[in-house]
Amino acid sequence: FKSNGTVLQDSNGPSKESPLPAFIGCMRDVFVDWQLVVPEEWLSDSAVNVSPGCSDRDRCLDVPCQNRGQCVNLWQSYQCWCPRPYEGQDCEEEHVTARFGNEDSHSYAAFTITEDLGHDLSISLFLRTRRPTGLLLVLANSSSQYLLMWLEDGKVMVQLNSLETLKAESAIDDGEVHFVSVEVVEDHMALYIGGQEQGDVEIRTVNVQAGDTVYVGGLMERRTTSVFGGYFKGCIQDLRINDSRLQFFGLDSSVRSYPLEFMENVTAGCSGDNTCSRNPCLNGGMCFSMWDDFSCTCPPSTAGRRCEEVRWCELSPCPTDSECRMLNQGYECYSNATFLNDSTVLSYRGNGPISRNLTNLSLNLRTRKHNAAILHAEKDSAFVTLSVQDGFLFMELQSSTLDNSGEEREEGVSTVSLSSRRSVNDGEWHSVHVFMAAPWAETSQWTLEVNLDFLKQDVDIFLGGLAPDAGWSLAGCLGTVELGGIALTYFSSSDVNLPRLQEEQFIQTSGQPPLLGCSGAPMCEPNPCLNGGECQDHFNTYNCSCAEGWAGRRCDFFTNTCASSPCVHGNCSVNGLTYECTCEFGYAGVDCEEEVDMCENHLCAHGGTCLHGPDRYACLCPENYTGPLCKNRPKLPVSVCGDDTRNYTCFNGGNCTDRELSCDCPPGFIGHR
Ligand SMILES: *[C@@H]1O[C@H](CO)[C@@H](O)[C@H](O)[C@H]1NC(C)=O
Ligand SMILES: *[C@@H]1O[C@H](CO)[C@@H](O)[C@H](O)[C@H]1NC(C)=O
Ligand SMILES: *[C@@H]1O[C@H](CO)[C@@H](O)[C@H](O)[C@H]1NC(C)=O
Ligand SMILES: *[C@@H]1O[C@H](CO)[C@@H](O)[C@H](O)[C@H]1NC(C)=O
Ligand SMILES: *[C@@H]1O[C@H](CO)[C@@H](O)[C@H](O)[C@H]1NC(C)=O
Ligand SMILES: *[C@@H]1O[C@H](CO)[C@@H](O)[C@H](O)[C@H]1NC(C)=O
Ligand SMILES: *[C@@H]1O[C@H](CO)[C@@H](O)[C@H](O)[C@H]1NC(C)=O
Ligand SMILES: *[C@@H]1O[C@H](CO)[C@@H](O)[C@H](O)[C@H]1NC(C)=O
Ligand SMILES: *[C@@H]1O[C@H](CO)[C@@H](O)[C@H](O)[C@H]1NC(C)=O
Ligand SMILES: *[C@@H]1O[C@H](CO)[C@@H](O)[C@H](O)[C@H]1NC(C)=O
Ligand SMILES: *[C@@H]1O[C@H](CO)[C@@H](O)[C@H](O)[C@H]1NC(C)=O
Ligand SMILES: CC(=O)N[C@H]1CO[C@H](CO)[C@@H](O)[C@@H]1O
Repeated sequence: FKSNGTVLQDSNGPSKESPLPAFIGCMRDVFVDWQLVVPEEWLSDSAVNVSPGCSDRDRCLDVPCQNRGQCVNLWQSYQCWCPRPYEGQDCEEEHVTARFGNEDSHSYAAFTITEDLGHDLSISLFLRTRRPTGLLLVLANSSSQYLLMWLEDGKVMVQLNSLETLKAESAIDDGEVHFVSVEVVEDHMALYIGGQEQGDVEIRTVNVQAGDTVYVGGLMERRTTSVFGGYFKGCIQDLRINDSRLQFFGLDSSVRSYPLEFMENVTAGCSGDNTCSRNPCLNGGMCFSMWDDFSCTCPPSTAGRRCEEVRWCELSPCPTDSECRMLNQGYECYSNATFLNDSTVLSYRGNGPISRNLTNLSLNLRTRKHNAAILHAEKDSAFVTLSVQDGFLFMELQSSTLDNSGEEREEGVSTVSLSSRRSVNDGEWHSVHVFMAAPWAETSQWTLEVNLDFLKQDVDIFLGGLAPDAGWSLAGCLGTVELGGIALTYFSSSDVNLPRLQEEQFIQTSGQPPLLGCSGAPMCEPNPCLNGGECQDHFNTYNCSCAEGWAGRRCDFFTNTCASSPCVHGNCSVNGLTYECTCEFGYAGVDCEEEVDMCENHLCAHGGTCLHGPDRYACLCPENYTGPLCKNRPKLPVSVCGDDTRNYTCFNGGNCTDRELSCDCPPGFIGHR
């Protein structure tokens, strides 16, 4: 408004050059030079966007901002602060997502920077991918590619000037959308994923100038691109360098943006590949499409991301009583086998494509033999023998050596042997593992080729003996022998229900099909125990439980001479190798077998008469004698006389006479008493 004809201020608000925005609000009682400026007066002619009153309705109450936009009340209007990737007055617009590498095509785009940014810049974008590698973005001028962003192991990497490098801590190749930003300020560069700092590095300066190019998703040259993990596959949305948009589609000229120079195989939107169209699920698995990925619902007995693993053992390919084990490829059937004698020596040969190094041997063994060969093979000067010698496990290996000490590599022969510390022929199971390391190679100039590689091909490997009918045969049991982890199986291909898939095999070439399981020879048929002894089979040996009185390994040694109760009428007691009887009364003889006349030599005294009783005799005593043998006289009365102080006793019917203190003795007795 005017005073003295001077325009104080542009009626539209602040001048165009002024950085201050126009005043928004209400004023009243405005005095100029103590004079009230009457609003009506200037409202009428020169006022723009000014109205009487003070209406302050909060426009944000209408919730005009979409997509989580933050509303700022400006009284007369409102402003939306839009979260990325939304833009527009009401945040209603979303940046169009750019899809790279659709159906594995090679895609890339390039933009030109149109202003000098100098030493500081920020790059930010939304990223979605499932591929762990790929080139994301390159800033280049005519002489160098000075800033590179790519994915490695699913993690974002940034490199400046081919020197300072940052790697994100967490991987983002999970098919989710991630917000990635790089800040270069002064002499530092920092990398953020979802607002979380991933690292910070000190840098030399960078200079972003107008005319520099931004490549997105890859470079035109395939080779340079492949150095950084190849073309990017995934989606990029709302890419910005500082505040300038790098728009692939739906170019919006109302926002600051850098022009798109070219674009190849980039499509709008972010639909994933039709991953199921290539039938990725094997073995009848059902495919479900996910964004740029698939998942397989596997039929029973299969597993793995693509149902590529068959759980072979669930398909019961092995004969009953054998154990199925999964291998890297396929399965194998494990079993114990019984070796009886020379006729059960088996021979095996490698099937040709055995490529692994054979450096170990393992088996389970059960035997009672003192001397027997378990495994034997020989070829030219090389041989290996695993045996039981005097009850101890013994291994002998002879193979060629190379002398590396001189100029010439001379071939020689070296023999290694080793023996177990304890005996193994106790009829129990023993686990045997033989490992062959080659420590010689490191510690000496001699290289001993101590290994079993000569067994791979064209050599017979004998199990259970040195060779058929060569003696030293094993009597006992062996579990499935493994040579370098490859089983020497007891089952031919016709014994198993499914084909074997493993390339490396040892195949039985001769020998009868072995006796499966582990059973000893029949030790108790016929019963080796004598004299009623009971036989117990203890695997190729037996124990006899002897009847009483018998001992010895086969109960052939008699120990209890009383065991047969030889004393007919008497008690028996062992006496050395024979016995003695204590006869009951009335019996006699060595075995108390004779009945004797009881009254013969009877002991009735004083003419007592012997009377025969049921088990003893009795004496009929004559008068005046008693007792079993009539040795006693009958007790005759005793008489006592006198008083308390003087007693006198007469025995055998004698009468004492009080006055004289003497006895009148009956006939046959004399003496004072
Ligand atoms: C686009 O993708 C296809 C399929 O991968 C490819 O053959 C073609 O070369 C790509 N175009 C360009 C310009 O790289
Ligand atoms: C670009 O962004 C950086 C980091 O946010 C900032 O320091 C710099 O001032 C910006 N440059 C321009 C030209 O806006
Ligand atoms: C290219 O960029 C690098 C790094 O910012 C800078 O050192 C170099 O001078 C630039 N070259 C040209 C020709 O602009
Ligand atoms: C071999 O015998 C041992 C001992 O009886 C047993 O534990 C093992 O399961 C048997 N192995 C097979 C494959 O039957
Ligand atoms: C080996 O044992 C089997 C089974 O017990 C028997 O039939 C065969 O006669 C034996 N052979 C020899 C050579 O002892
Ligand atoms: C087998 O051993 C030789 C050396 O003796 C080694 O060079 C080679 O890599 C080994 N092969 C395998 C499959 O381990
Ligand atoms: C035996 O050798 C094979 C092949 O070299 C290896 O895969 C396996 O792990 C070895 N077994 C043991 C018990 O060391
Ligand atoms: C066989 O009997 C002997 C003597 O009674 C005993 O020492 C041995 O342990 C028994 N053997 C077995 C295998 O039971
Ligand atoms: C025989 O032994 C029994 C029991 O020990 C004993 O009672 C009896 O008197 C003995 N007989 C003879 C004749 O020794
Ligand atoms: C004499 O005999 C009577 C009856 O037997 C007895 O009580 C008394 O103590 C005896 N006197 C002496 C001195 O033994
Ligand atoms: C002892 O006295 C009794 C009874 O008085 C008499 O019968 C008996 O004959 C007398 N004995 C002697 C030896 O005198
Ligand atoms: C047979 C015999 O000697 N009998 C005598 C038993 O004792 C009485 C009394 O002392 C004698 O009178 C018997 O003569």
